[in-house]
Amino acid sequence: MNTKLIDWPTFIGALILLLLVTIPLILFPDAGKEVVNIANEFMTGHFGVLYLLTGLAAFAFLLFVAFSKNGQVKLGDEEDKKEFGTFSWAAMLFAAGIGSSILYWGMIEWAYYYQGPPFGIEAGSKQAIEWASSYGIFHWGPIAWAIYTLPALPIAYFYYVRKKPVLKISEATRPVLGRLVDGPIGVIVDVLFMFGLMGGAGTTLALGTPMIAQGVNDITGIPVTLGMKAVIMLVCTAIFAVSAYSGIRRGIKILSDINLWLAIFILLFIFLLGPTLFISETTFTSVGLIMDNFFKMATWLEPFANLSGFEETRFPESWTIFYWAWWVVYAPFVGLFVARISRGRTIREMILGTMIYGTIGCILFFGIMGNFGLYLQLSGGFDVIGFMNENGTPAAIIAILHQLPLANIIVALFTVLAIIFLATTFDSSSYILAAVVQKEVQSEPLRWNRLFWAFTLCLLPLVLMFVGDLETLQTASIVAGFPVIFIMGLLAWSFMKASNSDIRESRDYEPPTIHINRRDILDRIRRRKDSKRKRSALEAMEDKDIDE
Ligand code: NM2
Repeated sequence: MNTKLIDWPTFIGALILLLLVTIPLILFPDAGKEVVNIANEFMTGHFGVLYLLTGLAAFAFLLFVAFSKNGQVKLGDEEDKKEFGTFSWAAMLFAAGIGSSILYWGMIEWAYYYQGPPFGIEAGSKQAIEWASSYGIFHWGPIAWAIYTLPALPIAYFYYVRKKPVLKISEATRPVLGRLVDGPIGVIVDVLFMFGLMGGAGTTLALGTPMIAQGVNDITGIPVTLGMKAVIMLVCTAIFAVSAYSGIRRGIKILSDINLWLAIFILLFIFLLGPTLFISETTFTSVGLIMDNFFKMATWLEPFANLSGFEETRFPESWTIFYWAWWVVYAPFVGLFVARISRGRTIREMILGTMIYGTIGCILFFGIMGNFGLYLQLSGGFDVIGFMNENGTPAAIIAILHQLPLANIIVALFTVLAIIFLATTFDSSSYILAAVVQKEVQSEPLRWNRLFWAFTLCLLPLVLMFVGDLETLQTASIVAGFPVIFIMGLLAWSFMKASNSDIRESRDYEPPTIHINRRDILDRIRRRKDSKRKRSALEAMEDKDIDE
């Protein structure tokens, strides 16, 4: 086992932080749950503005960069072609950044808004229905994708323009932090990033496992118990550990391809065999509603609720703030990945491509899956909400699928898709975690290191599931995301600093002018001719001497 390449301070720092948080939760589950809830309330209650501002600022910043001089810079050399065609580029970035949660929330998020709408609207009313089909798309829309793209800017810039491969997030903050990156501050930045990503993965696993368990129960009849969920977690871990172990070119790529085609198949199936017209019209209308209310949705925090006696909905805390935190914790990881696949594109193409294709992908999932459920509810075909309130969310998701033709096959495919979606997020997460704790990466991070992080990502949630419940873990992103917000600020600043100084330098650089003086040149030619003539005269004389 090669341990020389490991950056031990970062490796151990991340592990200690993780254990410091999880061991008390394991030893004192009830008190731990209480503390987590208090921490969440505190963060979302006091720093809601900060989370929402981060989203809006990332969005504005990226648009600014895309249309400024900095956006025209090409990632790579002048003659470099795009390394990946646009379709596979978009598919890969989607597979990396989106996991099984899109299946969970895409199917059912509307039902929560239907019952607990925003802006003080009455539950179940016509307006509540309109928001129900729109808010999910907003939470997975352009602001969310802007958060994802921001870290890709400095990373890609250093990678392709300054030709310094960046494997650590701390390295991408060097223009601002300077030599501090080489000391404890650099380690802290990387450890906080790793901790954030593990929090995000915790949220993903805590949502995905019960849904997959429900699917397995539906197919096999095995009752959903703690043990069964544990087996599912272990099987998923085994899949993504094998995938991470076999590396980017084989495991990760094969799973991503299967993922893409299976997702397209299921979406098409629901769209064509479900209420096609309702889905198209509702999705289209929702996009309009979001465009009309974009800034209202992006800034809504219900500040008057407690003072004026209006009932507090806690909608912003439970949804928008939670979501932005969740996207933030995954963002540096997605940035490393997006940067890696963007050679040959301009920064503008990378920004607009990620934001546009990412948003379109999410619109398709939410529009098709969510509006299918909404249609069942409104048409009276199936009382999704009644069923959900009685049997829980994962059961409601599977029950919605049962309303389709060939339901058993679709539920089976959906469950397989959820497993693969989970695996494709986790294999690349463990891959990146392994890369960050190495001093140097020779083509790929060490195998044992990749496996170590694959199991770490799963084992602690597994233990937490036994002692407490997965709900505590569902909100792990909120606390873990707080420090990452500041890292995001550093990353944006670093990019601007580096790229502006390069642009300034190239503007100030005047190519040295060569003054061509005709007389000098003529002189030089004459001198050369003279010396030639002298040389041949000398040679002629020498020849003569020899003859004589
Ligand atoms: N995001 C996109 O669980 C997952 O699907 C991973 C979740 C941040 C909401 C990403």
